[in-house]
Amino acid sequence: MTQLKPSTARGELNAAGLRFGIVASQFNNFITDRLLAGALDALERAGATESQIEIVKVPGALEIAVAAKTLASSGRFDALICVGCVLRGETSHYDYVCSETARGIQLAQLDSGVPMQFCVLTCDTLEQAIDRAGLKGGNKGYEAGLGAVEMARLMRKLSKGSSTSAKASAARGKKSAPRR
Ligand code: INI
Repeated sequence: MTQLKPSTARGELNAAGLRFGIVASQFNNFITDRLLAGALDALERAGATESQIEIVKVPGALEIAVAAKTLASSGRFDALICVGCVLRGETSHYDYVCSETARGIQLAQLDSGVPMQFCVLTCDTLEQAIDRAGLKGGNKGYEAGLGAVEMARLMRKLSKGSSTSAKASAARGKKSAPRR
């Protein structure tokens, strides 16, 4: 059994002082409204108030990434939650919308450094989406809300370079390896 206890950084579920943006697409809004409500519920439970949250609505999933990227570049947000629902149809349209939406959101968060929760359901049937939007097996929006708080908090720690505890830093200072 190892004796190593390296410093470990993790974001606490405490939304105090953090700012969140939610980009929600209106396509399949029967589902996305419920995901949005789940995300708000999670933010509220983590201690966020209305003034810490901005919601932006876009027509469909494909428009989420550009809005998220623009919000991220405003510098106003610690984390964003991207909410959408893509349902498989009879053509390959579904595949393009899914892959480009995921790619766009991932590029936006990597380019901006602002963490973005991918709360875009990609389902074969409406029933599968209903099951994931709080009516049966949990609510993916709620999970995304908690994920946004955790990542926002973590990014603040990482950007301050305080991911290591003071105790660990002090210990390293004492036992620093000799320079060659
Ligand atoms: N947008 C969605 O958010 N969900 C879907 O299921 C969907 N389908 O099936 O087509 C969808 N299409 C619209 C797309 O996101 C864009 O808004 C549209 O192509 C205009 O750019």
